[in-house]
Amino acid sequence: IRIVLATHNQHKVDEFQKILGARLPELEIVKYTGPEPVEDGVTFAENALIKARAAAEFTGLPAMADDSGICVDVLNGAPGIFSARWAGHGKGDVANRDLLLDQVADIHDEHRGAAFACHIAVVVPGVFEDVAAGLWRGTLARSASGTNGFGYDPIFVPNGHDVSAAELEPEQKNAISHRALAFENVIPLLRMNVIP
Ligand code: ITT
Repeated sequence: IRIVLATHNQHKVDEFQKILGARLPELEIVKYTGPEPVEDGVTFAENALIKARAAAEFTGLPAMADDSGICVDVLNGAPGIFSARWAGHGKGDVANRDLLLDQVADIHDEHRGAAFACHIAVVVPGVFEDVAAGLWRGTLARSASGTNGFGYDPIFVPNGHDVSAAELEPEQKNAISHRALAFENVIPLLRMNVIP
């Protein structure tokens, strides 16, 4: 069965195809290319639903969308839903993480806790919608290291590890990340509501 994935982020498409595609071979995950909705929700879940609803309405097919980001304890959860444009629209991943490192430069090691959050919305037009979530806890590094992954991976040290998420092998990250956890929670939703 075909399901459209509403995202512009090729890294997300790769992780969806690798992880979810392997677990649910019945699904054919196709990238959504239609008009973009305004992402004006105030939570990850709302923004994921806005993106998935737009794709489902435009295509008439079941749709999924991922809204994710990094939440820093000492910043009361920021950047949160603003993670993709923390340093300003279109400034990019390096500017975003440099700004974040600056903002916590004076924070001692024991107060550098953070979490990656991933919310995945599933919408079957006119029939069903729900959101699955996953959270991955860790701490903010002092500087960027590693070249795997994307976004904030080079400055996020997952709990239980002493290297950044960008120094993990992709398979390691894909086994334990916020997105991996959200996939665990979204699989039953897909099995019950999307896969015939
Ligand atoms: P779409 O909205 O088109 O899906 P986006 O990249 O703009 O793509 P978000 O609004 O959900 O997506 O922003 C997510 C940001 O959070 C993204 O730009 C990354 O910087 C960060 N992020 C999300 N997942 C991540 C991960 O697994 N590793 C590192 N950074 C991540």
